[in-house]
Amino acid sequence: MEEGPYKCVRDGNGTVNRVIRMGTRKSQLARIQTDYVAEKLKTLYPDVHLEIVAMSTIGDKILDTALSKIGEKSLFTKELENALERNEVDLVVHSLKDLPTTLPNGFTIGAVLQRESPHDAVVLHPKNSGLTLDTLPDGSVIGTSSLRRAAQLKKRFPHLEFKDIRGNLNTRLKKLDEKEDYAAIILAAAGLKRMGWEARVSQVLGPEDCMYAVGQGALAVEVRARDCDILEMVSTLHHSETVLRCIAERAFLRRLEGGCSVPVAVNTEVKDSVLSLTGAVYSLDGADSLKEAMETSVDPGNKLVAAADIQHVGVTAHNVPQCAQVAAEKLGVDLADLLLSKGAMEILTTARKLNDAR
Ligand code: DPM
Repeated sequence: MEEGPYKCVRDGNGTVNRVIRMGTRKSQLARIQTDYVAEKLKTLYPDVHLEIVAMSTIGDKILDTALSKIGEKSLFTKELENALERNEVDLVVHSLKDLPTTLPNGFTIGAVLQRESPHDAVVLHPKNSGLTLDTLPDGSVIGTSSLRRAAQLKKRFPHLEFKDIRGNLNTRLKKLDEKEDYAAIILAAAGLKRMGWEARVSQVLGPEDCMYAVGQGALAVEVRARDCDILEMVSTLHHSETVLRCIAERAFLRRLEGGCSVPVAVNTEVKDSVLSLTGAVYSLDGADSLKEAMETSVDPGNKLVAAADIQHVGVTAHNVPQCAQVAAEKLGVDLADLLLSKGAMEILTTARKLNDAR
């Protein structure tokens, strides 16, 4: 029996309950993230029945190639979107940073949850316990496949060497601990925390060492754009401040035509209704870079108006002031334009070419 967008089931007492199917990747982190959102939804909507559907994606299958080399932008998201499209699932939980800044037609980000720490963290090989990136011996090998991390850290810590490391978090930790290939690896603090591995974090990198990726640390719920019921349901999960920061970050990245395969980094903050965005682009070795900062008012009283019902860099958030969303998006675009006027495209084009030739 089908009623509206929901599959319905009778619970034996004649009550019709909704079944919401949540799509997820099979990795442990993806499962933890999906379970976390499921718990939130259960608390808010006790009558809703949630089912979790796990699938493996191209990104999970290709474990030996650097992410930045595969070239498929929607690596982790395509199969899940296909399932959404076919109505096999009703929503999908992602790490926002894995979602392209332009979503395929028909999809939208219906919720952006409160951000965890967006920063990157150092996980040391146990034999290096007590050391930092500064004090690791000359020539120590650091594992990361992120061009963004490598570019910033090469410049900042020239005594270190950087090598690709791939696989899900479990695989990477294993590669670090069970061999002597890496002195340390760099991972997002948020993922480590969700996995319960906070104790392995020896150093959290502040913006002076390594700015973070667009959307890092925030969870996003992707839904069918036309599915008003589900959109309304998940919209209660939105965290306004995170929404505004991430709209600015995503608008910045989109304007630069950057994906997960270019060295682009950001830092955002909201304080007293002022949203500030620092953004940077880097050459692969970090020697060339451009970094600028701008801010805007996101006070709901400001006078920027926008049509309702509009997506901002893929995000639908009716319950966050539109004028603030417009201001946040404009901030990202303006900052990107400033960097472009100073030569950002040359830096990124060269980085892309060199990375493709690696
Ligand atoms: C993207 C990047 C990485 C992931 C590139 C970047 C890291 C790749 C690597 C776009 N997606 O950050 O510059 O280290 O080789 C990813 C992780 C999380 C989401 C893991 C991580 C968890 C944190 C979060 C992979 N995607 O970055 O350590 O929810 O933000």
